[in-house]
Amino acid sequence: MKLVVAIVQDEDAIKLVESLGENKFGVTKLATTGGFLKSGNTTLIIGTPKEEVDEVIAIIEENCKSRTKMTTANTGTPWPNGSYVPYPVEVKVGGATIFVLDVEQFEKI
Ligand code: 2BA
Repeated sequence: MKLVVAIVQDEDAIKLVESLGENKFGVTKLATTGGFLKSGNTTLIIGTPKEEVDEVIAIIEENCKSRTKMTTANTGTPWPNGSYVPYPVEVKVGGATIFVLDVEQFEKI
């Protein structure tokens, strides 16, 4: 048994959850926040037999695309009054960040 933890963009999450459900995968959806952009993303946890992990990853790949998002950074040197000027920075956010973990024990009670 494995636990697939997939961090995806909110825009892709609904379609992905539907698609996983249609393929009979159990999934839990968590509302999360990316540490860098500090904006919402979605984390899905999917418990699945080891042999089906590749299928889960293929479904994630089909439903998630990478996008460019804008964020702001501050100029390295402060203005004479001590303030920093924010300027827009383009960041490419991946289709999904996926971790596959071993499950020591699985019970449904
Ligand atoms: P965020 O932390 O909001 O990061 C969004 C995107 O910003 C990242 O896309 C990456 O392209 C960029 N980024 C992140 N940290 C950066 C830094 N220190 N300097 C410059 N650019 C940076 P992804 O790599 O596709 O990650 C998408 C989301 O997946 C992340 O949102 C975070 O929530 C999660 N994530 C990524 N790597 C992770 C990891 N090793 N552990 C846990 N969560 C991770």
